Amino acid sequence: MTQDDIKTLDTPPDLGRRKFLNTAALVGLSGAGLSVGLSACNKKESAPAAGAPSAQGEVKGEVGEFGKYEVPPGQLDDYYSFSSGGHSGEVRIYGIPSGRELKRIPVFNMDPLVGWGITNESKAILGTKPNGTPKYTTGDTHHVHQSYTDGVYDGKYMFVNDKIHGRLARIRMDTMECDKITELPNVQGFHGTFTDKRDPVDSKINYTTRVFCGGEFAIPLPNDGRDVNDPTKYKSLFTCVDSNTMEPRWQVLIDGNCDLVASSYDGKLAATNQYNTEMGVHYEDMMAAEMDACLFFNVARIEEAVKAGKVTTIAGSKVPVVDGTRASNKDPKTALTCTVPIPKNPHGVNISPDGKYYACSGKLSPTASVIEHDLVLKWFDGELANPRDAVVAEPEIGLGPLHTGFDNKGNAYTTLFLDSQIVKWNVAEAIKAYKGDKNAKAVVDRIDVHYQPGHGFTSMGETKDSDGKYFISDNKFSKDRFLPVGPLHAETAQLIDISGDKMKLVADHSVYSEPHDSIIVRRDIIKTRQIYNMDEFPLAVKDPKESGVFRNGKKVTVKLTSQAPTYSLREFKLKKGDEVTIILTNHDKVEDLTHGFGIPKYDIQFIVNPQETKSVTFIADKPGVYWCYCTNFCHALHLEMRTRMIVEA
Ligand code: RUQ
Ligand code: CUA
Ligand code: CA
Repeated sequence: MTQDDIKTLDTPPDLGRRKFLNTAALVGLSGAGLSVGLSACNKKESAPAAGAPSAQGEVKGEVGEFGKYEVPPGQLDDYYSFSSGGHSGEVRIYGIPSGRELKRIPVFNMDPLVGWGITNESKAILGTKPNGTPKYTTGDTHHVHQSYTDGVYDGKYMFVNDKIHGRLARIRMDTMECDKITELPNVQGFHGTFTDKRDPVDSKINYTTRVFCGGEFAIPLPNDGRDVNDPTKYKSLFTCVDSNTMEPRWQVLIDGNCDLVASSYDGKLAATNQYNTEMGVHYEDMMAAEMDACLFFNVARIEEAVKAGKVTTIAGSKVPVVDGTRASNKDPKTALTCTVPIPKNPHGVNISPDGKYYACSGKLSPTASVIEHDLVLKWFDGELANPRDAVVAEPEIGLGPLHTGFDNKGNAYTTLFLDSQIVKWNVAEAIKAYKGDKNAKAVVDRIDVHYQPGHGFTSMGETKDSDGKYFISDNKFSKDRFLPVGPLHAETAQLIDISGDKMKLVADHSVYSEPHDSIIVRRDIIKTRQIYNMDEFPLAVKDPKESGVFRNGKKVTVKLTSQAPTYSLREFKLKKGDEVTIILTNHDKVEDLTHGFGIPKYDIQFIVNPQETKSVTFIADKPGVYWCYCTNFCHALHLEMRTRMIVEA
């Protein structure tokens, strides 16, 4: 059919009466028009009546009972939940209590939606191989914690570990994007991490300056082929990273392993639970001993030792390493580390919001050990002979205890992997019982979860502002809780109301595999930007008139801008073999008015948000016509938003 054939076709009667929108009218829809449309979306709509019949005409369950935990259409959640994504390598954001997934932040993974691992800017953060591709494309995120000012989240940064390649990433909270990644030297299996909650040394800087990182897998140091068959020589490192520069500041050589990490509220101690004090290389060896440990690090002494130059370095790294091994730290007065014995293969160490107690659970013991912060400090002062005496309670709470969250009333909530329960226990009662008070009763309540919980955490529970409202149980199996979706099921994050005496299960949220740990943060703490600032991008094409193809031999720079529904260049010409860098600045200023840029067959795809600039570099090795098109629905003429890349043979 030709254009002439189309013209001679009968026009359908009602279409004939309709006026076609002209280009000017459609272009007008993008800026002001769309912004009006968007702000209209913010208006609160009234909630549908609880208990309304479903489409089938029947009421499913007792909807009314759970109505107060529902977030009606158009209304906002009270909390954010920031969650790791396990072997997806990303971080996710949910609204709580609704459980709505709001965003996925690519960190250690590749993500064509935003172009993570594809754009030059993201590759610079990820690090590249000599051929320009990302150094690693997989990640394994486990633990997410935010920066603190004086014991409460300050909304500036979030930190997340990569267990598989031993990296720490920082995420800016205003854009919720990763801005730095650091690979820890000589660390394999970087598992637990925690930000310092207070920084007495650098009080000029108004946010946390230390991030503690626990190395889980002991390896020969350096791991260059030496001592591979002599496990007695394997060691682990506990690393402190500066949160401003994201450079490792110091490392502590230790026996055994690190697992989870906790930081104190006064900045004096960091802790890690150790399940492999046996230093076994096979799992049965790791379970041989009845007692393992919780290892405490004396931060001030470590930093003094580093200052005094009492350090070594490991080949391939300049990071100062101090000796925290047990043999070298027997004298409390000079010790850098303190080993508190804890029953069999503990997992998880968490500090109570009052800063007084650490709960460390014996995974293969039905107990949680309560360690008093001040007593560990006393040991370092030479005033407590036996570090085990820092344990002030050890209630029996159930089988397979893992992680503990706290409310604001002195209660602890521990996940029981084997019992598939959450157990609520009172710290003060546990201490009384340990002292011999027969009337004291530590365990207050239990609730079944579905099924096999890993991490559990309370709203604001990792801060002084713990509010005792919600607990989330991140469960490892969901089996029959959701529609089956093949052999791999969704995971369940179960929401529990902990505001009353009895815990109450109020929602099952499905989550994509596999969240490990999360934090629940009050929404007023988080202040995000609405649009980007063009001046922050050195490459920004600030005026559409600067657009064009700029050639320097075989190196070609293509500069263009986007403004709905057009790119500033209708086409651009390249020659086969050119090394091309495309720089795209989005000139739209309306919140959320994002454009994409996809180049077929060249495997390039990314987005530019309002006032943002991104770039990609590639070799124009395939001659022909390539329609670069907008991948992000932005306008009524979104499909027409294209530019032609012509590669001449
Ligand atoms: S671990 S289920 Cu990676 Cu946080 Cu304990
Ligand atoms: Cu721009 Cu779709
Ligand atoms: Ca063990």
